[in-house]
Order: sequence, then structure tokens, then C-alpha cells
Amino acid sequence: MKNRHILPLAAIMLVIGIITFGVIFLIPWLPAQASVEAQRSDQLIWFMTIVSGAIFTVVTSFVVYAAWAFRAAPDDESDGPPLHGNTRLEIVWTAIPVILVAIIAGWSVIVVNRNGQAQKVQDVVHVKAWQYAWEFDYPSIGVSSGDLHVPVGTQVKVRINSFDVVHGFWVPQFRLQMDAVPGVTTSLLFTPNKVGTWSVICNELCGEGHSQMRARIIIQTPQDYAAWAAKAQATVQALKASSPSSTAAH
Ligand SMILES: [Cu+2]
Repeated sequence: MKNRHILPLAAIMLVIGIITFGVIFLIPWLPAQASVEAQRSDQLIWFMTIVSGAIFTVVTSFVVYAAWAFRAAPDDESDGPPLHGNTRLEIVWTAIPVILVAIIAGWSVIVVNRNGQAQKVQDVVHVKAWQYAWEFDYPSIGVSSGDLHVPVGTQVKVRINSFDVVHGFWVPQFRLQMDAVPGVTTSLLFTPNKVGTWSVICNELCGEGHSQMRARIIIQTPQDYAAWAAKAQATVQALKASSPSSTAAH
């Protein structure tokens, strides 16, 4: 009896598996990776996606095959044969998810811990959020910018404040987000590892201008970053010379 089912079931599984993993791998689901943290998160995301794809393939194949192979004739009003379950099978299908969830939980704790490990040398940027804009202060060089400039390969610590409602500091390419909460200073560590320009996006619904609450994040080579910082400092000095109260520079 078993052998009669194995071949068609395997064929259905092959077709569903090809479609499922085609959808998983051929569509670029994730944004670019631009930080060390994004790599860690993505390894975990891919593990979960592949495991989910495999389970989806097996379960869907059994459902599709059972619906086709064991369908009742249109005039068949009888009950099916009584089933008493299968203890061994039930233990197996309980144990596998328990093991998988334990692996995912443990792995997640490791990723969160490693992402939160501060290095000795880091650039500190003060992120200020309000309806509906961002501003970035650089206490070490005494400048302020509407774009978030960061050097590639250096750990950056952002200290985040909101001056009105809850906002969310989110860079999809980092796979990281942190809320900006009025009255509280939150912080986030990241290590950019790819030169490029992306967006800091507010991801807490904060009012009617929420969808426009974006700023550029510019990841630069250390040389370009130093050049930007020097130029910004020079601008601040020039502004201070002309009007002592102004410190803004872009
Ligand atoms: Cu916002």
C-alpha cells in the first residue's frame, strides 16, 4: 500500500519544492546589506526561510496528494475508517518544531548580543527626531547635519532623542531599528561595511508627515568622511565668525 503512494507524492513534492524555493531564491526579497549586523540578521533570516520552505513543501504536498488520492466519490455519504493516531509520528512532529524553535531562539539571542557589543573605539552621533525631520549632531567634531554621514568599517553609536512624539530610527540596509522616545535617550550600535547612500526612515507612525520623515545616510570611505568632517567644521567656524549663534552645516 505504501509503495503506491510514494512515487506520486515524491513527484508532487518535487514540483511544489521547485516552485517554493524558486519564489524564495529568485525574488530579491531583502534590501542591500550595508552593515555587519545585517549579515548576522540575514543568516538567521535565511535559515528560517529555508526551514519554513522545506516544511511548507512537505505539508502542502501531503495535503494536495491526500485531497486528490483519497477523495470521496460524489455519492459516497459514508464515514471514513476510524483512526487511532500514531504516537511515534506525533512525538516526531512535536519534537522537530521544538528543536527548531530552540535553535532559532538561541541563535537570535546570539545575534542580538553580538550586535549590542560595543567596541572601544566608536563614533558617537546624536540623532534628534521631531515631526517630521531628523538632525544629526557630531559632538566629537562639533558639527550638525541633516544627513547622517558615517565612515565605513567603524562602529558607530547613535544616541537617539525625540522632541515630540515616538519616532523610529530605521535603516533597512542595516536590519536595525530603534525607537526615539520623548524624555528617554535610546541608543543603537552599528558597523557600516558598504560605501553608499541609503535612507534613515521613521518607522513609527508619528503623524500626517510620517511618510516624508526621511534623511539620507551616507556611508563614506574614512578619507571621504574625514574630508566631509573637515569641511563641515570649517563651515561652522566661518558661520561662528559671522554670527556667533549659528552652528548648522551641511
Ligand atoms: Cu516620525
